[in-house]
Parts: sequence; C-alpha cells; structure tokens
Amino acid sequence: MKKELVFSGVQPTGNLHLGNYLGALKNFVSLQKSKNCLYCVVDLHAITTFQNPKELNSNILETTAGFLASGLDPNKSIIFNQSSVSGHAELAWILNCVCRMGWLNRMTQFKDKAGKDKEKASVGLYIYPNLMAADILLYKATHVPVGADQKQHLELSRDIAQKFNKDFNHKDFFPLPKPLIQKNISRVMSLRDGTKKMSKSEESDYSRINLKDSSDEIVKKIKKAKTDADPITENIKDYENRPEAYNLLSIYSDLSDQKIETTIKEFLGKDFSSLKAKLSEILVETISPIGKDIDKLMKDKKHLEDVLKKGKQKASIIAEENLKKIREIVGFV
Ligand code: AQP
Repeated sequence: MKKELVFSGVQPTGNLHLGNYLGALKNFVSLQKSKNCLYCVVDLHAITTFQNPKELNSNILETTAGFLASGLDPNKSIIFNQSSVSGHAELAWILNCVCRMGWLNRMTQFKDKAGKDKEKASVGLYIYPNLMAADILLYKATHVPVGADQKQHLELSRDIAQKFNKDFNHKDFFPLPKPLIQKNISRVMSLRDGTKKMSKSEESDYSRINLKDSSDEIVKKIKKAKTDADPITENIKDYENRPEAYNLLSIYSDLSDQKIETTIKEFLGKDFSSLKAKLSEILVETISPIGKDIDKLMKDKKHLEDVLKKGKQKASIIAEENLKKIREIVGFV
C-alpha cells in the first residue's frame, strides 16, 4: 500500500480568520494525529498580488504563529515556508510546461481575483494553480485538506499529475492527490453577505471573525451579522434562500461538533438573537485563546524562525529526493 502523506498551505496575506480555521487549520490539527503532514506558509502564492515586503515578512511569522496557536505541533508536522524550499519553484516551471492553457482558462478563482481587468493581473496569479500542483506533487502528497473554494485547483493538480505520468511514460509516478474537505462546513461565508466566502481581502472587517479579534469584537460582529426576520425552521430546504441564516447555523454546528440538524432542533422556533448569543459564547471560547496565543508567540520571533528553519530542513530532504527523480524523468543532465 502507498504511504499516505498530507500537504496543505495557507497564504500569509493578512489576518487569519474563522474561514481559514474551520475550512483548513482545524482539519490540519486532527490529521497530524494519524498521518505524516507537511504544512506550508505559501509565501510564493502570496506575492501573486503585490505585498508590502515588511508586512509580508511579519505575516509569514504571524501565519506560522497561527499554525502553532491552532494546535499544530512542529514535532509531529513539518511546518515551513514555501520560498525556503526552491524545489517548489523548479517543479512549478516543469508543470507550467505540462499544464494546458485551456485548463487554466477555466479556473474560476483567477476570474474572481483578477476581476474585470485581467490584462493587469500578474502572470503569477494566472499560473498560481500550477504552483499549487507543484507544492503538492513535490512531496508526492496523497491528501490535501482544503476549503471547498480550492476544490477546482485540486482537480487541476490531479489532471497535471496524470498528464505528467502519461507524457513521460511513468505510470503512477505522481499519486493523484485527494481533497479532504470538511463535511459540516466546507465554506464559511461572509457575515455581511451569505453568498460570498469569508476572506482576508474583503474590505469590511465586519464580514469576518479574525483569529486575533478580542472577545468584545467577536460579540459585536456576531450581533451585527446579517440574518433575516424569519425564525429558525425545521426543514433544511428552507435555508436554500436564506444563506446568512444557513451560514450562522453551520458555523455553530461545526464549533459544537454536531450536525446542522441537531443545531436546528436546539433552536427550533426561536429567533436569531438566541442563536447569536450562543454562537458568540462558543466563538469566544474557541477563538480567543488562539488569538492570545498568536500574540504571545509573536513576541518571540526567533522561536518562530527556528520552527520554520527546522521544517525547511525536513521538507528539503523529501523535496530533493523527489526532484532528483523528476529531473531524470524529464531528461535533464
Ligand atoms: N471562507 C472560507 N471557508 C472555508 N475555507 C476557507 N479557506 C479560506 N477561506 C475559507 C481555506 O483556508 C485555506 C487557506 O487559504 P488561503 O489563505 O491560502 O487562501 P484563500 O482561500 O484565498 O483565503 P482568503 O481568506 O480568501 O485570502 P485572500 O482574501 O487573500 O484571497 C485554504 O485551504 C482555503 O480553502
């Protein structure tokens, strides 16, 4: 049987938020108990949109702090930053030559992020999914915990792996990586608009719960979160046209480790103020300690740099071994 290996990454593009936590970090932590895992601060991805160098530097350390504060253990998982292992960029170039333009043209995240004026988007943003494929395939990772927003990119990684194996006549060289998407809540939505995903780059801070928000801020944001005038009803289908209501119910369910049906039963017939009160409570209980830990860890930057350095050393060993074989397969001397 093939060895299972988990790889995933988070961009150091600003405050980590509840979407990153529930969609990715929480899953990362539970996977490290039973699998070999690599978790990467994907700084090469971050610069596909301009980052102030000073802020990027601090964000790389803060994302590392977010990993540790959420429960990742550098003795169990390999924690490192992407730019420190040059194999990511090298393999990305090879995969740029494997991936087809037509495949990239279908990527919806590029369309969303580039907006109307795609001529002005960086080439890096366009080929971002190939770098993501390289991140995963460099380690021959078999499983990738991600939020549902990354599902399309992961399917592309599988297509690229398959084409590489076929083009170079090396059946099964790259395993086809499988997405691991949280069941209860695969996509945490904005608190202001239940049709948009919660995101770091959304202008309004009221659209998200940041991991570093104070208890007061969390309570205030949940109080102001958009809902509707209807009470909580039993039929799950009723929520198809109530995205904000569904989002709050899903967040509460995930944080309480219960099915959404159980949450609906708990609040049946009540209005949203009772759900919001309980949701604030559980959010403060879960998120505040993480935020406090991030602040504490950021006071010892040397420790965070050491964690990344040790992770880089471990990741480089796997990367170099695989790259050696990849260079040989491609025909480089
Ligand atoms: N709203 C979300 N719901 C569920 N999962 C989410 N993730 C991000 N937002 C949500 C997951 O978090 C991991 C790291 O994401 P990322 O920071 O590398 O990139 P992103 O998806 O582009 O996150 P943002 O917040 O939207 O960043 P910006 O605004 O900078 O683009 C991924 O597994 C992602 O699925």
